[in-house]
Amino acid sequence: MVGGGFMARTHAHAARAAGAHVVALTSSSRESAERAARALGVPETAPDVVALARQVDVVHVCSPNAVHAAHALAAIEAGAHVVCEKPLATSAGEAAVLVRAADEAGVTATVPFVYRFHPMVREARARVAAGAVGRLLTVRGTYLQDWMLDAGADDWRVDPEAGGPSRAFADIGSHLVDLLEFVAGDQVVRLAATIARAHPVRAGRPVLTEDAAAVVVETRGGAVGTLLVSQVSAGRKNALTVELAGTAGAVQVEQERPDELWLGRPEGATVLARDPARLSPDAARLSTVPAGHPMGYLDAFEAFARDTYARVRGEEPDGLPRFADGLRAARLTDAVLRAAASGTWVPVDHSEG
Ligand code: SOE
Repeated sequence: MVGGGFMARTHAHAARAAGAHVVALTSSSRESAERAARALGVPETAPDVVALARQVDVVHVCSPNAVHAAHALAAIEAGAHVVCEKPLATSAGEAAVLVRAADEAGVTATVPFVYRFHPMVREARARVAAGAVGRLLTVRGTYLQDWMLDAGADDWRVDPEAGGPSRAFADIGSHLVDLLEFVAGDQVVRLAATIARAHPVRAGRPVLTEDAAAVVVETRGGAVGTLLVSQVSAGRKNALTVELAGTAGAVQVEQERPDELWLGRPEGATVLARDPARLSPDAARLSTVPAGHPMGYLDAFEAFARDTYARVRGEEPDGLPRFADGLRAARLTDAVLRAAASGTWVPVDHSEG
């Protein structure tokens, strides 16, 4: 593990649940590494990422955003497989360097877009692929939280030096577009955007990054839609919703109701309950808890870790978010900032690597 915060704790839990031994941890200082190692029950600390990478099979990068790219690259160059938190990098250029480095080294390199691992998300994706929505007409995505609503709320992400030039979109908009494109099997090709800051100053320092972003999108397949991302929406804790509507019907997934799938039809909507016996194969594979027993975030994280390690062993699990998907999210974040700054439509870069 690189890092000792909430995400390192979540990764350590998921890694263990997926059968790994968490053997060593490094952090920004020796003291914080030792503290985190004790708290997470990790037996050893390492002085830096290179030393860490030499003693393990897989490095999980859970450090602040601005150092993700440097840490992931150091781990790859030392020969390790890498799981790197999102945003993979704070610029699309750096993310592209990582994709190339991982390819050249032949290592498994994944990004925890974990909401892909809710079984009902896989069910939605399978149904969309099988034609349940027909030709996609509209997409609607929202990702709303409220933990940055108070002017006193502060976090390292507010500082662009640690968090990068985008805050809300890089942090959670990246999940939103990944989930939307994953379920739709379609890609955003151009967008227009506007961003907002709730407070000009937080904890005595000027705020330069966005609390909210509103984005209008067009997809390659010809659908149009909107994305609303906010970390200042009172009462919303982790409200990630994606709705896809087409000529034959609609689907909606809601991450706070992960055991359900909303299906829209002109004659009325139905809500499908997660029941492994009635799901498509990929959804049933991830549905590791019996029907009626709620699954959630930690189950999705564990499934992500399990599939990452399966790929390390040479398998090819379907739907595993790789560094190329992290690059995709970085390009979309980049496009949102450029569109907001210019007030114009911006194409999303689709070039290879
Ligand atoms: C905070 O916004 C956060 O923890 C994100 O950083 C995670 O990626 C998201 O899964 C939940 O919210």
